[in-house]
Parts: sequence; structure tokens; C-alpha cells
Amino acid sequence: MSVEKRPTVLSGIQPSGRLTIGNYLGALKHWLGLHDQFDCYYMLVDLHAITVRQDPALLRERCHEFLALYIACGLDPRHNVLFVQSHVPQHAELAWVLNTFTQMGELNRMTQFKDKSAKHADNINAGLFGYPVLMAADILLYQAERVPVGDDQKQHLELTRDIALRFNNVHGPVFTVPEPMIPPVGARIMGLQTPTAKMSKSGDAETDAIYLLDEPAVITRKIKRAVTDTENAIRFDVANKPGVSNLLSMLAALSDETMPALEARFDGKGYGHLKGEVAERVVALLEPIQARYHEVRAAPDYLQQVLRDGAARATKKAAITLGRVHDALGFIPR
Ligand code: AQP
Repeated sequence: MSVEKRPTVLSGIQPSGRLTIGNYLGALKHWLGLHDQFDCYYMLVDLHAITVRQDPALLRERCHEFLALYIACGLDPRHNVLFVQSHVPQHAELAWVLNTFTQMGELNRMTQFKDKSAKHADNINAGLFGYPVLMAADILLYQAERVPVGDDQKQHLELTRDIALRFNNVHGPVFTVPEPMIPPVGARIMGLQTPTAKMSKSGDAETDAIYLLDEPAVITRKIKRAVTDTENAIRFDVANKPGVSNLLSMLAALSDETMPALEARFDGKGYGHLKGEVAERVVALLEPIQARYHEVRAAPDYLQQVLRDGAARATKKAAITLGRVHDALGFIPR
């Protein structure tokens, strides 16, 4: 009996702060349900997280928190491989190989490197520079066809494709060349206080982001205080009205209403109206997720088991690809 091979999806989030509504609307939300059509691998990318200095106890705590949040958001470990990147040593091993297929000039052009080096000027380490190569290794190890990410990761995905093609051109078709899956709305949620910059899980300003574990009253307060403008007209115009456009984007992603439908519905209404509805939607989304999160967090043995199973399943697939890579390069088999 032939078993039909399903395409693979892979994505991950760095446990480098607290998960935000940006991470949810840009990434997590789109991971749900993909397991119907794809073999799905979702990671906690701790190797990436240490490119910025992390407190060890907090990093460990966050990995557990993120795993419980993945599950609470609806990722069932029976249908999705959930794992920690550092549990699968092939990620770092393949990254080393791919370093030799990546040009310095390519890495120099990465906007995330430029942004993060400006933000962490006291620690511009080689890992931060090589971050996209490790990300390419993450994706190529699983022969992922699709990578669901927010818009900010598009440039890294393009580099992954270039690295895969370069390797394949030299050594034959070892890697699947992946395609990004970027959502049409919600792909770049901006900060509430600085709507010209991406909402980030490790930002300094508490009020700039909505965290998935924020209390409902805190969420409502943050949205009510979101920066807008003085025009008092609700329309989507990122260049001239970044704050209002960001609230509209959030609402579009939360309600699945189109932008023209939202603009028509809010015609003649005030910003208070828009903020009230965004707050209601976010609270309605997050309340059940938070309740489920607290249940899952109260079961540490279950979480441990999920990680053990995930690491075993991921390693099995990763080892096959790394074996093919070593073989293609001419390394003597162990
Ligand atoms: N603001 C956002 N809007 C939409 N999508 C977003 N993503 C992140 N921020 C937004 C998507 O979430 C996934 C995980 O991102 P990551 O952890 O790999 O790193 P990042 O993109 O650097 O995210 P952060 O939140 O900004 O992390 P820090 O603060 O640690 O740098 C990706 O799919 C990303 O597109």
C-alpha cells in the first residue's frame, strides 16, 4: 500500500520576550488547522533567542510559557510536532554547513540585523549576523514546502531559498526550496504607542504591545491609549494615519472583515468607537486562550512529555536530511 507524502510546514518563534497579539495575528493564528493538509513542525527557537543576551532562568520559564501558549491557542501536540530547537542538534550542525553557502554581503543586507544591531549596540555578536543562516537550516532540515511567517521574515525566507538553490546547484537536489506563507492582513502589527514600528515581544515600552497573557482590563486600557491622530476620520492610510490604520488592520485580522467594509462601517464614527471594538475583539479572543493556558501550565509532566515526543519526532526527520547533506558534501559516514 503506498502512503501519500504530505507536504511539510515549519515555523517558530523566539522565546525572547512575551508573546504579543502581533505574533498571534502574524504567525500563530495561521498555523492552526494546517495539520489537515501538511505535516506541521512548530519550534521554540531558543538558539535564535540567545543572539540577544537572555537571563537563563527567564529563558527556561518562557520556553514553558510559550509551549503552553502554543497549545492554548489551539495547536494540538497530537497533530503538530511541537519542539525546542536546541533539543535537535542537527539545527546547529546544518547551520555550519550553510554558512559556507552564504555570502557576507547577503547577510549585511538583512534589515533585521541592522535593526537589532542598532538596538543592541553593545553586543553585535556573530550569532546575530548569522541568524538568517540558522533560520535557513531550521527550514531546510525538515524539507519544508511552506513557512507561515509575518511580513518581517520575508527577507530571511528569500535568503533561505537562495541558499537552498545554491547548494542544490552544486550538489544536486538535496533541499526542497520553501515558499513563504504571509497572511494578507495582520502580517505586520505595529506598536500601539509607536505605530511606525513593528509591535515587538521584547520592546522596552510595556504599553506598546498587547501580550497574550495581559489581563482584559490592561488590554482595554492599552488600546484606549493607543496613539492616533487629530483628524478624527477612520480610514486606512498607513503613510498619513499609521495609528488608525494599525487599529483597522488588527480589527480586519480579528474579524475577517475586509478593509473597505470596515471603513464603510466606521464612516462618521469617532476613534473611541474603533478602539472600543478592537478592545472587545482582542479580549474575546484572549480570554478562552488564557483560561486554557492556566490549565496546561498546571500540568508540567504533560508539557515535558510533549517536548520529549516533539524532540524525538523532529530529530528523526532532521537526521535524514543532515545525512543526505553530509553524503553530498563527501563526508565519510559514521
Ligand atoms: N508585529 C508583528 N506583526 C505580525 N507578525 C509578527 N511577528 C513578529 N512580530 C510581528 C511574527 O511572529 C513570528 C515570530 O517572530 P520571531 O520570534 O522569530 O521574531 P521577531 O520577528 O523578531 O519577533 P519579535 O516579536 O519582534 O521578537 P523580538 O522582540 O525578540 O525581536 C514571525 O513569524 C514573525 O514574522
